[in-house]
Amino acid sequence: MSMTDVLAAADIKNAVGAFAAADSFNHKKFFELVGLKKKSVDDVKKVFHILDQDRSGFIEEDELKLVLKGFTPDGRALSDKETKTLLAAGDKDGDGKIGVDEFTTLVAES
Ligand SMILES: [Ca+2]
Repeated sequence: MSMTDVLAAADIKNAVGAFAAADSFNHKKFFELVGLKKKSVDDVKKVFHILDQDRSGFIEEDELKLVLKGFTPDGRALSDKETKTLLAAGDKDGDGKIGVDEFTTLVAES
């Protein structure tokens, strides 16, 4: 399973390119541009499992930092500030990582 099995390559390129500048990342706009908001919950879960690179069942802070690279190797790493902002938005139960239900909620409420 790769990102382009779920999302259009052109949308990924466009979405990642939109946040190329340092500290410009906005997850709400990103999920919209990349086409994830229009996807079914099952598809959003597929994306979650791709981003969970070590298959721990959670997206931890180190995986979150590389979230754009999870969509395409051309993506940049998020800054520590962007990573913390994204984690705070998605980590509803405060355990310091994002579970699959937290991820689908984060995308849905974006
Ligand atoms: Ca993980």
